[in-house]
Amino acid sequence: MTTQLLTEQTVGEYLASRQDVASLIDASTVVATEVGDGNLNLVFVARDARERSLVIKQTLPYVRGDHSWSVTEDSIFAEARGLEAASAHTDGLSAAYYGLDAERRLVLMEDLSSWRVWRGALNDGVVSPGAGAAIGVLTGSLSFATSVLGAQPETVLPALAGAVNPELWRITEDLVFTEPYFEHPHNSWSPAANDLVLALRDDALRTRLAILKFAFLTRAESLLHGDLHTGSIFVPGPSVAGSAGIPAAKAFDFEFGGYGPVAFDLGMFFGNIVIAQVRAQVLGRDPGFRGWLSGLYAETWTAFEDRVRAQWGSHIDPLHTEEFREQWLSQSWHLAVGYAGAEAIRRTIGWAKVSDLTTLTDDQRGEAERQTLRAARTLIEEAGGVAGPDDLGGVVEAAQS
Ligand code: SR1
Ligand code: MG
Repeated sequence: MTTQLLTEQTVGEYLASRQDVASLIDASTVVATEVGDGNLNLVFVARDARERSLVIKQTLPYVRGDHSWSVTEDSIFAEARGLEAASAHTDGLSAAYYGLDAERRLVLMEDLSSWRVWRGALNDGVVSPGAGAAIGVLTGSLSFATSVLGAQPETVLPALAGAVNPELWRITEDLVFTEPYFEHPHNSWSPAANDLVLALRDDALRTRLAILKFAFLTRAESLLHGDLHTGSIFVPGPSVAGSAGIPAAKAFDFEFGGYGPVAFDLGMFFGNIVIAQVRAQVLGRDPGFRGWLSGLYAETWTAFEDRVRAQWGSHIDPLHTEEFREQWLSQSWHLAVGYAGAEAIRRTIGWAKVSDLTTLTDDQRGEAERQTLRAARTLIEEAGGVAGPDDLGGVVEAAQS
């Protein structure tokens, strides 16, 4: 099915047909701008004459950067599911959800134009206080509320079954876990990193990836964001930073969501902090910024653990002892370390590269790729030995020497 795509000219007319958002925006005065830079969607910011705004996100039937690559338009249902759950359970740590139009394959949500995509802020060396902790609270809240930790299996299992989308999941399976470890047209890298990339085509390492991928496919623990990199997170921009009552971060772009191990979301996030740390080192950013970056693993993980423990009083299953909780947290930590390595490698050499690396000069980029690949490989191979968040930062620092 191919839905009728909106244009900047038709957004106003479309909104006029949506009585449910009439209190949020005056469709008759709307001006729309398409601002999407992701892979699967059009993103329109619609603003009325009174400066009230909202965002419409509509699924494309192909990948924006490669129109010959057809993709399911049903990713919009993952987007809606994730936004709705995050809006309900995370106390404002996502863009607010305004509704789904299943037929037109679009969702309506809060406009966060006055916020800043975290990746851009990190690239500029900006410290965002509390943003790591916000991601820990987000993942801790969402995982508890949508899993059998905090909800009855009669609720969780049908939701899980309804969220299964093999076509969407396959994109993550291939891009994150498989393609970087084989010769594949999606891969590219700097000549300076050649030896390290070719060394990834190794069966022992592939076995480690198989274990991570198997867990991703089989541990349907809780509803995931599914693509929780720093380009899927907003932090307060200059005009809203310091405003009372606003959270330190808000997640968006839930279109790759589904049920999987909570460690996957945490690992995706950590993998992008690894790359941010490498960029900061290569650019010689000031020690304060670099110290804050390497502390993000602990800030995030501690907030995640604290959130899980704080909710334990309302756990569902009498078998879920505190000892079980601690074992699950420990397993999740080590799994997250492996996912961090996999994410850092795919963002360095595979499809969907990141501006942290692509905006460097050739020489800087070659060095950054080498550092990232060394650190990431260690994280995958030695995930079981990375005891805690400080050790993760230490692996990245060791790869820089
Ligand atoms: C075809 S979409 C490729 C990638 O874009 C997003 O950033 C996700 O990470 C996905 O893997
Ligand atoms: Mg995205």
